[in-house]
Amino acid sequence: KTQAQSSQIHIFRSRLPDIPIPNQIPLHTYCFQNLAEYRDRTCLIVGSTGKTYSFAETHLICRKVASGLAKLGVKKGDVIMTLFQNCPEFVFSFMGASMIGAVTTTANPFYTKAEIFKQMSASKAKVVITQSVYVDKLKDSGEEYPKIGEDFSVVTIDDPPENCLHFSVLSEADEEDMPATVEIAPDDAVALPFSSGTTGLPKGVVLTHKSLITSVAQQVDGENPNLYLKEDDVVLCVLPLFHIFSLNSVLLCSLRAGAAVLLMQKFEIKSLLELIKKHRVSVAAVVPPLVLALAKNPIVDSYDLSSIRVVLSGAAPLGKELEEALHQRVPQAIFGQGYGMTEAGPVLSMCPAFAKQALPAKSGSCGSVVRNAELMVVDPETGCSLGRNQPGEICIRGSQIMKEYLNDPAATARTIDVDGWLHTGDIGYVDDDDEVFIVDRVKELIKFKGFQVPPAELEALLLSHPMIADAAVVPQKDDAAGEVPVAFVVRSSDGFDLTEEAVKEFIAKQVVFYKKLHKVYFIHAIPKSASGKILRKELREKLQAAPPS
Ligand code: 4UW
Repeated sequence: KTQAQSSQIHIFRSRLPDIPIPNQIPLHTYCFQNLAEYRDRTCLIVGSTGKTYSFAETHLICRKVASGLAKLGVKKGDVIMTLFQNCPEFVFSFMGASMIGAVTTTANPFYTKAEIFKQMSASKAKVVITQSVYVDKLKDSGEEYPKIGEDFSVVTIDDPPENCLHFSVLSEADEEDMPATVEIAPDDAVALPFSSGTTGLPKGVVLTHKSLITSVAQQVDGENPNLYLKEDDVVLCVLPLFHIFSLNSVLLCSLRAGAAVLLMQKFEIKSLLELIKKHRVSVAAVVPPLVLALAKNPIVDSYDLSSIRVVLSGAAPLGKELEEALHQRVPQAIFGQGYGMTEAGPVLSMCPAFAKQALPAKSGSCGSVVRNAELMVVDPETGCSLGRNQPGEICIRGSQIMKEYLNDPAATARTIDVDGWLHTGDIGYVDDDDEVFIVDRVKELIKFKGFQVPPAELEALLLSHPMIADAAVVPQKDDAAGEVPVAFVVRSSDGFDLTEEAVKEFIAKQVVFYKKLHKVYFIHAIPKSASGKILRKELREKLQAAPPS
């Protein structure tokens, strides 16, 4: 893709002025830059046990882990994988790796063996830090796969199974032994989340020290931060840290701002409400299904939620009705959305009502483009840049966006054009008040409760079935999950007795829960363009009009 072919280019910018961003230093230095001011304040709270770590303790353990990782042989540029639910060790591992110039690839512990090994193989992780219950998923995956002890080491945060090490080899290492001379350049990778982007299979998204510092600074730095986090804030961290929303806007932003992070392993309404009350949570980062639970569940009424001053929703569209329903339960809170995409570093826009000097924001908007960045709306048909109130593909440019897809220059070139614009695959517009509204998605991606479901991955699995000749996977609207994946399947000549249940089961055993197919429609042919591309829009319209039986 090339620059918008238009005589006039409309560039949208934040209403907040640009700020100086110290993005020439390493991420860990930036996040802990103001440590002296809040050394003894609480940094991490473990929801399940109540254990807390001060900023000074957190910083020290990160340094120990850095030293321990180096002792295990992890060098600058090497990749480690985190494979667990939210826990303090996530923070220690991620920051510790950063300190020695290593890169963390964050994986979902609920992934199946096959899903984990795809990420392992692509990222070439040398160390996996996990919980003992997940170690079986790292074993015996066949000849072509990396092996524990030979290709990578496994560290567990609880009792280590055979051939695994305990986390204390990292957390009790001597921080003074840390390699003294790791030179980290702004353009070096620090995080490697996986995302399917606008098309195809999941790919490693190379986020550098510079991109993540820029993104965090765009949110919480400056005299009038766009997302104002105070030192006495307690920020809810129930969304998984392996996803970029929680990693960036919850963890990294809180570390930088000196706010406490309340870690929850998983979402369970009663314990969530208990913890909000007990720890006086003031900032809640949520996704629409969580808003739904909080808005609709009657038990919410019997809990004190008066501490919440900010509710930040993102990762999927939030309906106005839902937002209003929750607002009635927490009337004192400011509600707003952020709009992010892993490849965009991730934040493109943020609700301006979260700023220290708040600006008004409309319900349903995703806020305004972040500062120190440019946003453009492009007509997907003509490539022309569009003005206000005209929906088109949202593009973003700035130092926060990813450097590239790992080992995939072709996919990188399809996503970031020669002028540095990252094409999101989202359709939206900017209104007269500089607010961004997302109205549709042109990319394949399906979002189940904010989780990525890449259709190409499910289609490849379907095509590996001997009784399936062709297949396409598209989103179907769903009240609870936002969208669910459904498949259109063409049976092969000997597949006449292939049933919907059999197809569903075939997929279900190979994928994490949110990628399961909710419906299978058998058809005679998958509609395709002359170049062989699946006409997904046609299939989506088919579903909307009258779902085939
Ligand atoms: N409304 C409608 C939204 C919205 C949305 C995202 O899994 P990824 O790659 O990434 C994310 C990141 C979300 C995020 C990060 C940091 C942050 O502060 C924040 O604000 C609260 C959100 O989801 O999926 C990217 C795709 O998800 C959709 C959209 O299609 C985007 O390209 N999406 N946010 N508010 N849709």
